Amino acid sequence: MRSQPVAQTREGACPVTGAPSADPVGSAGCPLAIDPMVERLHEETVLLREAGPLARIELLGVPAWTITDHAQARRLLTDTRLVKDINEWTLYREGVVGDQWPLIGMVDVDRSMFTVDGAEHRRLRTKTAQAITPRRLELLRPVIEEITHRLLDDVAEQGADGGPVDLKTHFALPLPMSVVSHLMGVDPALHPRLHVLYRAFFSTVTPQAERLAVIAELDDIFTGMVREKTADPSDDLTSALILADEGGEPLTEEEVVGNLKAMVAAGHETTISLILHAVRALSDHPEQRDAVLAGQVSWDTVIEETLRWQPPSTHLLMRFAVEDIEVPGRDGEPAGTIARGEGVVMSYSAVGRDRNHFGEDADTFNVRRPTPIRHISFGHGPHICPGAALSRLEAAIALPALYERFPALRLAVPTEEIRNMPVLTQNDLAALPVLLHG
Ligand code: STR
Repeated sequence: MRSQPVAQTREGACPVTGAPSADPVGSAGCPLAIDPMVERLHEETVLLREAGPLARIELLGVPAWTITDHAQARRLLTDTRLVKDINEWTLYREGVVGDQWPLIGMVDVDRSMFTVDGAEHRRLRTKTAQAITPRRLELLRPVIEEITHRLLDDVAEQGADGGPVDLKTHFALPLPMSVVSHLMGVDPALHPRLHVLYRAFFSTVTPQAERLAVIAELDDIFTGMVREKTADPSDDLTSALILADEGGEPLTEEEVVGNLKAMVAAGHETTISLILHAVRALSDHPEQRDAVLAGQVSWDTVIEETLRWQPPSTHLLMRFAVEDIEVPGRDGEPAGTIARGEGVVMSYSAVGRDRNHFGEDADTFNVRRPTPIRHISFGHGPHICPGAALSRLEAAIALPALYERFPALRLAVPTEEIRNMPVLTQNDLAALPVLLHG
């Protein structure tokens, strides 16, 4: 069912200017404006894929390229001509993009492992990545289990009257924040404020003055925290980042703060979606849910298929071309050229539904895919998500525990009524009302 604006787009009205356009959507003449309200994410995904492996988009008034094919995404994510340094972006250098752009907080961030490449990137990333390998994470398992069961007690209490419970508020939202906070040493007393701040940070409808105040407050919180831990280190990862290794170059205060912010934001705003989308997908596909609950399909498969079909990170901002880069099309002919100084987004929501890679049923949630689900929803190459194993572990504990406690769990509203938050870059649901006892 296509509703109005998308239907107009398909008939050729330019979604940017609104004027009828002879140019195909996604071409230079008529970029596809990404919907900041995220009202029909996967109808947009279809348009993006139709526009080609390389498509022109507009992000709240700012032009960029997007990559929509799995093969091209993999290739470009290891191409050293695309870098993370925002100073390579012509629109930024020339002041066209600045503090008034609603997405500025996604790209103009403190120096950290998220913003640099090459040898400096290894310097900034290695210690963090090594602290959250699957092996090291086994130490966190009891902590995650404890948090999960405590939250499930709360969920049970909320639903004790048989009425609907919002699984986001009471489960999927607090869980990742509690876990990443434990890892990084963030004071739990800060959680309520951090939830308010990140909600405003990510939402495209936050007035820009408020967003800038939110960014400043987050900066104060995390800088204050790093200073306290510098004076009085403990055994969390933030303290480990502050302390120099033997013979190694210590990270600067800005770099520690940058890594800490990246870890908390990424640990928080992504795993929420993974958990919620898995529950929603299983609820919408009861036959698959029953197979999982009967032990015929593993929770790991559910997690990987959810990551492919509903990537938490829908559009990853941004990389910049330091040279012209020609991108081949699906027919082998050039699809277009990313010019030096232009910005590139990875549209994982489109990449995860690439039929050339995942087969003709790429649009379908199917935990029984014949081939292993080799998605790249955690990225690929040197910047591949360092928290992937943590996210997978959280989901692998949370989902079975949830269904063990409430095997008859189902959605409390028709699935069409479940809305995305107005968060352009993330696949974040506004709420997931469920009935615990069917
Ligand atoms: C939020 C703001 C900030 O201070 C630092 C970062 C860097 C890491 C970013 C994070 C951002 C936003 C969410 C991201 C995360 C890395 C992974 C996460 C993009 C910009 C994803 O959604 C994949």
